[in-house]
Amino acid sequence: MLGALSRPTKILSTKAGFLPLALLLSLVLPSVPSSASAIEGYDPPFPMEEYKERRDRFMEQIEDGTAIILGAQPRADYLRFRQNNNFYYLTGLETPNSVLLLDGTSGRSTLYVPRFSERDLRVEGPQVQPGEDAVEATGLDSIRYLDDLTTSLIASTAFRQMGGGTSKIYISSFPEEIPAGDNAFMSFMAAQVPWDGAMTREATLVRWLRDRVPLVEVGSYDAIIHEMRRVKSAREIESMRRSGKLSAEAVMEAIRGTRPGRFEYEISALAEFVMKRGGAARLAWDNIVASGPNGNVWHYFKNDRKMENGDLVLADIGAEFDYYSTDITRSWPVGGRFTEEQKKIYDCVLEAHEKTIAAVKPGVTSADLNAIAQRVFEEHGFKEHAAHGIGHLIGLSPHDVGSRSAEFVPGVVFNVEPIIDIPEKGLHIRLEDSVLVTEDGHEVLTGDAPIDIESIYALYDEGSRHFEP
Ligand SMILES: [Mn+2]
Repeated sequence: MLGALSRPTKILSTKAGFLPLALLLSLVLPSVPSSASAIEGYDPPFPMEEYKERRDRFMEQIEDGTAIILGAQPRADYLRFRQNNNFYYLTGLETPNSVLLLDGTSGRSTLYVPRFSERDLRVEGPQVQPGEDAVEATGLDSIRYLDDLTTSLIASTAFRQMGGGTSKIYISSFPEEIPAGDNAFMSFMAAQVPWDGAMTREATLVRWLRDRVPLVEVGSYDAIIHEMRRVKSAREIESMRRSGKLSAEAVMEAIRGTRPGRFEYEISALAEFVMKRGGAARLAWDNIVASGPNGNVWHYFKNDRKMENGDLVLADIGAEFDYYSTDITRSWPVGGRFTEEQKKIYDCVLEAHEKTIAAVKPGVTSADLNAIAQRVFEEHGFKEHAAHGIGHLIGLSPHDVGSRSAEFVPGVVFNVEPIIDIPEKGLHIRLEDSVLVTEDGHEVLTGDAPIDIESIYALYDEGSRHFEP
């Protein structure tokens, strides 16, 4: 009951805090005719200077090469379009089927967009098309139609070779920018069905180009952009902070809403409501709400089990905000109080979680963190039931790109997730938070959600106003 009253009040007071500033700005700033950043179909979360700076930094590193960044294709399933992360990182542009050409020699960025019919634009909404307005708003050097791309590619390779220069093309070798471990898993799965291994669009492009310019040199830009994406800018951090607050609020409501006899999907729906009501564009992945033995299925998505007294339940969820994710997990008892055995495991995972996060600062590696967690598991006698890894990078992708072994620097966001998993007893406890590395330590972006047992019990006892008492 108390929680039901306190939440809306909190939201109102936050808004009230912003209102006077917005009002003030609207009074002080002269009404500028909507120019620079306002064109239909282009609505990036950050000012265009941010993207321009990224492209410049990227082009410095490809030297005299040319990078081809393929944007995502339109979706056939009527789910909301989501741009390819690398493409979005460099442009902030959501127009489907676009291609970005970055010429390291001239330092010029050229965007290629499909032609849209009047009908397309009416049905699908406005899209960026060639024109002075679009060039000015996006900060790109040139915007052309996609059917010009072929000649541009030939020009930037064959003609350059004729002139005695090199013609190196950079593409992505992990087009879905899947981190190494996951990619290995997916390759392994694909290898079991050899006729199903369609070439990636990038590989098809390389083959096409080699047929026309046999001596073209091809390299991968992945290492360059992965390192850039590993270290977040102030604006990216602000978006992740907002994501973190939503993810934390959602998990708190999930705890409040839990009672024996309710279904996992009810808890998932509650968490989704909180995240989307707060402005999340998407769930960063389908919510994982796993009770009882489902906890042992680490990526459990069915969410259709009725929760029983005596079960543990976990919610592993994340809100996507401005394309950025955070990732939080809390584990709690369905009946509101841990058994002695469950509490013993929880205390151990919590200690590993706290000691690991306490160690996050510049210069540390994920291996250092893992060693800390493993020591805790060992001291508590859970060594053989503990997960071997301690976490992952996070950002535009929930399992984000970037070196897993590199030392942390300010701006890296690492997800700490110690786990104890005992399938033979149907026990699984996972505690997870998104942690930003700062100049002098760290900031827990999802830290609004409490983690100590007394606070979990208190949240549970509040109940959710979205259910009958
Ligand atoms: Mn995670």
